[in-house]
Amino acid sequence: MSNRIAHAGLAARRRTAQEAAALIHNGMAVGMSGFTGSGYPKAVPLALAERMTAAHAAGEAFRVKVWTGASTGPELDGALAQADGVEFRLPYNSDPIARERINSGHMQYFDMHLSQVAPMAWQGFLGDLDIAVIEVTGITADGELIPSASVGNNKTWIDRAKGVILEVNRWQNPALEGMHDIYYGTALPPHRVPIPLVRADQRIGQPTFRCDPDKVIAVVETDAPDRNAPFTPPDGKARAIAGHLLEFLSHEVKMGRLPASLLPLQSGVGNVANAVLTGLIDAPFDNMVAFTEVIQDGMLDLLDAGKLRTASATSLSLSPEAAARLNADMSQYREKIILRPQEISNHPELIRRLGCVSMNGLIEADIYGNVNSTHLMGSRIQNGIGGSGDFARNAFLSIFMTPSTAKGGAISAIVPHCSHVDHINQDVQVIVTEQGLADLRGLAPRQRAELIMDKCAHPDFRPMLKDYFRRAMAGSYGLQSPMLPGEALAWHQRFIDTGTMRG
Ligand code: 0RQ
Repeated sequence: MSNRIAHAGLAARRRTAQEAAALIHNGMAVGMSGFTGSGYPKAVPLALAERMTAAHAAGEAFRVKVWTGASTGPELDGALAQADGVEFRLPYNSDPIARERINSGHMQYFDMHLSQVAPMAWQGFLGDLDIAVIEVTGITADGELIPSASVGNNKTWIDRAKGVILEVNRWQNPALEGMHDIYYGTALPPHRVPIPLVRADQRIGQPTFRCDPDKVIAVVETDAPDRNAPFTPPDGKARAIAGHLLEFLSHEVKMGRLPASLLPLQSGVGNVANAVLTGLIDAPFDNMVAFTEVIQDGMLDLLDAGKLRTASATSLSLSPEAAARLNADMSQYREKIILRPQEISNHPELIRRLGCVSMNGLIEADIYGNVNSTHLMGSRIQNGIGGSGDFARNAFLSIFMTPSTAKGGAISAIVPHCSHVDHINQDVQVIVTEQGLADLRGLAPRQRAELIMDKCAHPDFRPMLKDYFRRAMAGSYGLQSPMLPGEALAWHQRFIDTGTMRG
């Protein structure tokens, strides 16, 4: 018996990935573990994709609905999308093959706030969950499940599914045991009670998932790494954005609006977010905490430097180098990192109570500070809203960051009108580009426009924006948020027609 599977009854349910995948049928809803490339099942989805490809070759229908935590890896989203095996998916996706399937109209994608996935699954309108496929680090003697490198929606999938398939991944460090905090106190209205978490470093739950062993229909042993993407060192623009932001945070401390240790930090993923975290190493803030979704390399660096006391999240999303560093010293990191279900890591009640400083990327912002995080040219999905809405609406300080141009300078990230809005201007307090920082708090739309154009827009696009704004001031139907509807999306149409927004 594998020492990772200490429960005799569950050890007896060991199957091959192919045998387990054979339990999944056309039309089923399958809840998979996984969040930003970690803790996702790696063998059963691949075997399922093979069955789907064979079924399609034989002229049979075979597609499923896939519910996850957030993005997974090529063995899951990539393989199932390649096999054209997904009819519907939720939530956040960053897999390029799945993205292509969604944008070509072959896959329905319900892009939802990450904190709402579990409660909505409990409400029931998403339908029944037939099978959960969950990666775990191990199974205890009494059948409790030791979570893997992400928690995501696993608690909910295990509770809701009619049958559970477990992937016990030997690659995951057994010393992960004890890092997780699984809270079992959530309920639907009218039975909801306050979540008893008042500090980011607090534990309010238990280290394992409960799971009725009778529900487990297969246990598959694997030994496969997470999708640990290599780390790209911050480029000049990312460093400039980080510089503006750190100067702003220092100013807020000086003005007494933020404590010297700041407030719990939430940081999105990607190059710019990592540059900000890297910049915090040399910044004059100590004893910081993070209440965030994802722990990336920069967070680990801050923990190592002793600047960050605790990091609370739902997933580890590390480069291979950082994953090796974590694995080499897991028992030490286990004291400082807490992984929670995503309905807790992203809970509006907790984000508001703790007063998070939220820092996320954007696709485009308009001159009034509405933010598009998801769609290119209004219609093509990039990734999804992820947790950015959970945090932006409820944070103490809601910051969005981006280079001022995209696609080699052909696209302005500051536009007359967003082609899609994820975050309304009321949820966007600060916008930062490499050009500068616009502090929009307390400002009315026309005041915001002046500041965003002056501080954030690229100089090549600034005169075009000012020209639009001047004409909108003269010809707009109303002057609260001046707009020329016939022209507001002309920059996007020009890009679609000519490959550049430049006039
Ligand atoms: O595409 O690689 O094909 O060139 O979008 O852009 O500049 O590399 O920036 O990696 O930080 O991603 C908003 C997508 C930014 C991300 C977004 C193109 C650009 C490139 C990526 P290419 P960059 P980043 C916590 C919080 C939503 C979820 C979220 C995101 C690609 O931050 O998904 O915040 N956010 N979650 O070329 C056309 C524009 C563009 C553009 C960028 N204006 N027009 N293309 N791109 N701007 C994490 C979770 O929730 C899990």
